[in-house]
Parts: sequence; structure tokens; C-alpha cells
Amino acid sequence: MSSPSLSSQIRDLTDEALRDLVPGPGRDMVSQIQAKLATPLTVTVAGGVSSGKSTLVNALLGQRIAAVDAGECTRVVTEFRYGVQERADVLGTDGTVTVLPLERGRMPEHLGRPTDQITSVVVHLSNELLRDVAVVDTPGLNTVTEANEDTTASFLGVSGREGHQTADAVGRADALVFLLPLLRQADAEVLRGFAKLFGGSGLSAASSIAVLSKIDRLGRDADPLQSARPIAERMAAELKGVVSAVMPVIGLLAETAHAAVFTEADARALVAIAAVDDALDREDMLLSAEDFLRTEVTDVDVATRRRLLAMLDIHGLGVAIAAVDQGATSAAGILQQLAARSGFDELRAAVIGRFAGQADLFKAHAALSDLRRASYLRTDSANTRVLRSLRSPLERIELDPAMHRLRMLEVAHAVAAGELALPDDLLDDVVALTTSQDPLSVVGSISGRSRETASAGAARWASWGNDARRSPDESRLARIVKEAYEVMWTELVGSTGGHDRSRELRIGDR
Ligand SMILES: Nc1nc2c(ncn2[C@@H]2O[C@H](COP(=O)(O)OP(=O)(O)O)[C@@H](O)[C@H]2O)c(=O)[nH]1
Ligand SMILES: [Mg+2]
Repeated sequence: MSSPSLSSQIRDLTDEALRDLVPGPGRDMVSQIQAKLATPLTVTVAGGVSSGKSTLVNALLGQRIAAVDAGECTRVVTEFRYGVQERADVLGTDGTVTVLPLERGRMPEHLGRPTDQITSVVVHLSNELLRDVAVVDTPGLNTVTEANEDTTASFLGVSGREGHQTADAVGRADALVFLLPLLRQADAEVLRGFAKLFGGSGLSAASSIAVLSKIDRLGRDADPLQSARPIAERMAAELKGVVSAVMPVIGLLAETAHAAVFTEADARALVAIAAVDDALDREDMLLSAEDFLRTEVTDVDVATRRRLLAMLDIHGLGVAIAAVDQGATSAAGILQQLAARSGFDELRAAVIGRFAGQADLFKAHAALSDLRRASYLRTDSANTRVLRSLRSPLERIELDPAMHRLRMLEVAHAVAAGELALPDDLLDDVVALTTSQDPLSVVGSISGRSRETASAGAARWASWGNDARRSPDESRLARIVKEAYEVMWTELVGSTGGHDRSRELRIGDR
């Protein structure tokens, strides 16, 4: 139990290698791997232009920092990292870095050079969330018009130059939050688009979530979260094995609820608006943005109404006014309702709880596959010997019991990248085993039945994997899942005080 974490074992290994490596590409590779291991988990937010990415980033950070709507900053990949010295480092395509101050806690208006000469912007913030995760905001695609919607890449918002940088950022991500428009295209095509995105990354359903964004714009439903649920479920079924969940979220309400922009003066204005006593007047006022700005039934000035509209939109205004009707009079009371109706809690729990909770695993997974690749590097003859010598300690790390969960991530990745097609019941197994922080919970409580579940799982995978129609790679991946079930079986036997009968459960090894 108390063996050092995988990532600390890997860190020791890279430390040792760096003592012997001479300057050259091999050394650069290993020091990059080590540096990446030391950085917090990178959560990348991607999706089409104007799908609400920056708004959601602000909600996560609890601070209105990412530029929303237009402006230079919305067109470059922006990474938010923890740093006491708050600033924005603009990384140029020529390798130079310009350091810009933040303007009253906001992104600078201008980045000092044309956006096509910028690789990315790294913003250092002393923000508590960033101690655990780095958050990356991506530009996506400029316009999603009917005309260019025929390619999957543009549908997913990842074509063009900004699209390329977005795809790069996704490739570097440890975890992904992908904002999806409502499905208008063949579902299979969306799947292929995702698979393409995941190709160069370590991402899988374990580390990816899709968000149905801006659902308040869908129609005039009283509760868009509720109406979006069946759509989200249908999409989750289509994307099973690719993302762990499809969550409907009203990012705008989440941002307003969490990013410290809503003031007591705003609350007073809402109280005044709610005080309009003619129900019909109130309804008319909330028909559209124009109606709300044009209305003459309150003396709340137009500038304030415009501000409220920008923070809440029409649906959010309805939610806020309903909160006042139910007795809320302060900003805190109204914001609590906005938060509750945004659908954001679930997303935040997934990002902060599940992703950050598995950070060590995700990091180790990426570092191990990078190190394995480095150990086969042939273009650095001065370092070949040292790089090769990484292989046997890497194999030793492979024997660590914690590696089972990591190998499961490999299976999940193969599924998400479209490299492993599974029958439905086996797909369910992979999803359940990799998206839960406690895989043991998958086979239920500690009882005879859960042991049965574990051994049935192992048998199911043995029989699929041993089928002559499987490719060697499919058989290998199947063996990983089979072993994961065997490990659980063993743990269940151990925890019920039974003697170690692990050897009795050796199903279908070849
Ligand atoms: N009604 C509504 N508007 C939203 C929502 N999320 C974002 N917006 C608005 O949509 C516009 C684009 O949002 P932005 O975050 O800049 O999108 P990005 O291009 O994906 O980063 C802004 O005007 C936001 O205020 C939402 O959940 N509901
Ligand atoms: Mg943006």
C-alpha cells in the first residue's frame, strides 16, 4: 500500500537519467517529460467559436479573467497557471516572450503583436484552483457557417490556423472539457472527429467530458436543464467510450454566480424589476432582450438593464426574478439560485474532484509512454546507451500494482481513439472501470456477489480476447481488462478475510 506513487518513481528515474545524459535531443526529451510531470494537471476547454468556452473557464476560475466574445485574446490559446506574480506571458512563434501586466485583474486588451505571430499566452494568477489544475482556454474556429460545416473538423471547431493551435492544445491536455453544439450532423461523424482529436494525446473517456453549452438559448423552456437532459443522454449514448459524460450547463449563469461580478446594486435593480406588480407586464418584459431594454414599467435605467442582460440573458433574468419572488433580496441569495440552476456543480465536481483526484495517474500515464518512446530514440547517438538503460526500470515500474489502473487508461484511450471496437457489454465495463475513482465500487459492495461479478468480468474478457478473430493488439488490451477484474477479485477475497486464493482465479491465460 505504502509504495511511492507512480509519478514519484518516474521522477526518480528521470532524475537519475538526467545525471548521465549529455546535452542533445534525448536529454531535452527527458527533461521535458520531467517538467511536465511536475506541472499540475492540464484541463483544456475546447469547442466551436462562441460555444461559451471562455465563459466556462471564468466560472471554473471563479474570476472574470478569460476574454469573452471578441478581441485578440479570444483568438489565441490561453493557459492559466498558478503564479503569485500575476502577469501574461505572450509566447511568440519566433520563440520570444513578451511579459504584459494584467489590467485590473483582466487580460490585456492588446497582446503587442499580431495574433498569427503568437503561439500561446500563459497567464499567471494567484488563484486557488490553479494550485491543483492548469486551465487552458482555446480559440476554436472562427465561423461555423452552413457552408463549411460539412467537415467534421469544422463541426467540432478545430480547423484553420486557430483550429490547429486548438488541436495542439488538446493533444497536450491531460483532461478535456469539450463544448458540443447540439447534434445536427451524423453522430458517427462526430465520433470520428473526436477520435481524430484524441489521436496524438493520452485522452480517453476517463479524462474527457462533453458539455452541452448555452442550453438556455435552445428555446423558451422554463427549465432548460431539464429539457436538455434527454438530449444529453442520447448524446452520451452515442459518445459512450469517448467521453465519460455529457453535461448540460448554462455557462453564463455559472460565470455570473461564481466570478464575483454581480453586485448588491444589481440585486437591488432586480428587486425593483421583480416589484412590477402587473404579471402581464412582467411577462412582456421578459419576452426578448429588446423587450427587456425597451420596457417602461420600471425606472431601472437602461445601462443597468443592459448590464443585467449581459450577465444573465433572458432565461437567467427569469431565474433571478423568481429568486426574488421567493424572498431573496441580497446578491448572495440570488446568486445561490443562479448557481443551482446552471448545472455547473456537476461539471465542477468532475473537473476538481475526479480529474484532479486522478492527476497522479494521468500524469504517470503520459510520462511513462513518453519515456518509453524516449528509450527508443535513435537520433541522439551520444545518449543512446543511457536512454536504452531506461527500459528495465520502466519494466519494473510496470509491475507496480497501481499500473493496473493505468493500463486500463490505455484501453480506454484505444476505445476513445477508435482503435478498439467493443461489443456493448464490454464497452460498459471499460467505461465503468475507468471513470470511477474507486474501481472496486464497480463490482458492488464487498460480498460473495461482488466476487462473482469480478470473476464473471474476467471470464467475459478472457473469452472475447481469446477468440481467434481478435488481432494481437485486441487480445493484449482484453488481457489488461481481464487482469483488472482478477486484481479486484483478489482484493475482494482479501478484504473479506479469506485466505489468498488469487491463484484459483486464472482464467483463460494463454
Ligand atoms: N445565453 C447564454 N449565453 C452564453 C452562455 N455562455 C456564454 N454565453 C455568451 O456567448 C458569447 C460567447 O461566449 P464565449 O465564452 O466568449 O465563447 P467562446 O468563443 O467559446 O470562448 C458571450 O456573449 C457569452 O456571454 C450561456 O450559457 N448562455
Ligand atoms: Mg473564447
